[in-house]
Amino acid sequence: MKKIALASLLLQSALAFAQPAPKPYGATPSAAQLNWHKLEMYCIIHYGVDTYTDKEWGFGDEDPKLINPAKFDAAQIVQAAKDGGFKGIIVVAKHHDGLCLWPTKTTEHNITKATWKNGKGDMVKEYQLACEKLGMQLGLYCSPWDRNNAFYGKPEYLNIYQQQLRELYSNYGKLFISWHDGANGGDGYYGGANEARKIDRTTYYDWTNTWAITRKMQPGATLFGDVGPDVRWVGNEEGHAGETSWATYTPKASQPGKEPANGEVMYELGIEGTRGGKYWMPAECDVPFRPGWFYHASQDGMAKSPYTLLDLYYKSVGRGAALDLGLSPNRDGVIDADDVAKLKAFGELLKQTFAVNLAKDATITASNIRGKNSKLYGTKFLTDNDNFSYWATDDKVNTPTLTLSFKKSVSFNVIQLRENIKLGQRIEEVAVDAYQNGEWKQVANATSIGSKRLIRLPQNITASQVRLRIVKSPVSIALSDFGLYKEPVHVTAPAISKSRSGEVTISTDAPVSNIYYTLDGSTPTKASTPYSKPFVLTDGGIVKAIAVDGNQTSEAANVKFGLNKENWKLLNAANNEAAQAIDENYRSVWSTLQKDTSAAFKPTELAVDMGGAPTISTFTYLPRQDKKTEGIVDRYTFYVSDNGTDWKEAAKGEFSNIKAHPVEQEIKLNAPIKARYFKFRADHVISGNGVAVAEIGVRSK
Ligand code: FUL
Repeated sequence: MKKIALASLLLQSALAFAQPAPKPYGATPSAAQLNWHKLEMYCIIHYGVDTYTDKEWGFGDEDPKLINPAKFDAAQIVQAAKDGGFKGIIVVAKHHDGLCLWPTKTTEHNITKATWKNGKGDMVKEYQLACEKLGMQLGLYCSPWDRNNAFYGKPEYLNIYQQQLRELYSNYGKLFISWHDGANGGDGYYGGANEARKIDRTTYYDWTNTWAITRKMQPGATLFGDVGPDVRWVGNEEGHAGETSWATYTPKASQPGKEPANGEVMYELGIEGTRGGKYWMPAECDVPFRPGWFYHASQDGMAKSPYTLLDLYYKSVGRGAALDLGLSPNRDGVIDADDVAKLKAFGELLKQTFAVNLAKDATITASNIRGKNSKLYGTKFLTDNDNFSYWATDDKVNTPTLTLSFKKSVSFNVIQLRENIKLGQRIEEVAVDAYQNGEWKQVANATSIGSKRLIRLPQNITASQVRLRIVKSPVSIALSDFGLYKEPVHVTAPAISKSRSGEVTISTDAPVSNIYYTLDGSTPTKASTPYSKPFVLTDGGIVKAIAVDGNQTSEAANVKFGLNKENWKLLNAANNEAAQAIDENYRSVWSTLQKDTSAAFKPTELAVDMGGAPTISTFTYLPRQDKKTEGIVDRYTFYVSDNGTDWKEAAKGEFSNIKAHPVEQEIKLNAPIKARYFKFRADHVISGNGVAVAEIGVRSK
């Protein structure tokens, strides 16, 4: 027996010798990156003083005593992520407000000054223990920008920041990622100075030596940032990579003559990466579960639906990137029940969708197998669930074909392809054909494959044979996976829209038997009001709707509307185009941007006569939605008036994080107030010499 085993071993190694593995192509992943790829999805947790002040970026002057969660439970938070199918969490240990959630020695501004546990607690520790208990990996975020620290902007701060990283790297076990934010410099408290502090983003943090600390103390961790160096920011906070997204990347500086650095890159390149780029630097797609990164009671019930998350999964993980979903523990220190339920439903949906790989039932033939050695490089490796065992072709064979034949036709709507990325990202383009009614028909094509490529077809395909054609590749093929899956049948949530005259329409793409809706914020059921025709919603509010067909019920669509704008008139607008800011059309933009680049920005106002005198409690601002940043307002003042002449300030502040995350901003007024007129003043813009406003609105509740 032993002899036979030895002989076959010798034979196998002789064959392997005769037919060595393909040479790696281009940049390849490190061990830390391979671990990161395996995770696919993780959650970033934002909790801190902002949770209590209702802000997205704290100024740095907040009292740590605000931190007093009655039920803080790291295990509840980590479990919620786990139930959603996420494999790790990143704890925001310090956000831009500077409050450290662990007992650091570097600053007084930390958890020991909190009300929580009489200052004896360590939140980061509790997360670490919960992760260990639940088998989840841990990552940490420590904001370089610190609006509290008196030394920020001065040379002394670098040492403080690096020391904070050292503490985090030495006391909380093995980390899978160290997350470095690019938003830095600007105004803040800075130990009471209350001023703006500018830094040179390319040099201030001495990234080369700062990263060296991570490498030394946490060799298993990846480094995330705008320029990686291990994982790149995708360039948006919407949770998706490009349809084409290469794992390789060569970052470029945004200003000529500068070195690319965090906060100093051409972000727009992150979405696709660089074919043949210098580094293996796949994308991370971060997106908050709710509209904001931190908890805001006004966003209760607004977490993304399971199908929205599934869509983002296809557009991130399915494009070789990772999905980093932002969870926001509430003021009690736990994840809200509605958010928990949605995460769970998403986890179930993923499991159901990917439970059965239909390709396992097929006989798979390849037009070429490396060295004709199917034992080492055959097609059986395509369905064995091992990302690194693979089907390979001979060195000169770059455009082979795989054919899957089924005894009985199969129906699918998802195609999965994976390369053995230890050998680099090789394939450039593929096409998939289905054999239907006696002929081959192309049903899909895709570019960048890499660690995982999911193609979601718009309809189910039923076929007896399926063919994969590698259309373009500079080198031979090393494909580790081929999968065919079918999503469970479901009814899609309806779309809800409102016209300028306040008419609400609820519709579905395909006919359904019924639509039901509510106006009181509750989740609609089959007992709610049936929808038959558009209705008028004068004072705005929340509309929720479900579609029902047979025994299938959709997810609930959920939209919050402001006061009706039908009778609104501009008072003293800078130009007539200002009407575009109150036309209920987010695509039309009121712009005062001028071609003359020497012109400087001046505060710009929009005053509106609302006709009646409603009580208003919040105002909303939707920045331009066309991915450009010129004219996006980041500081405002909001006034109200009874006569259009005497104005009273009702709110003033900054729209934090609006550059990276240009979603609708809802700002609470100092107090609800009855008024006939309002005035929105843009005090500052991110860039450009004028404003670009998609929509301004007001809400009464
Ligand atoms: C951004 C920050 O400015 C946001 O507040 C948030 O923390 C997000 C994950 O990263 O750059």
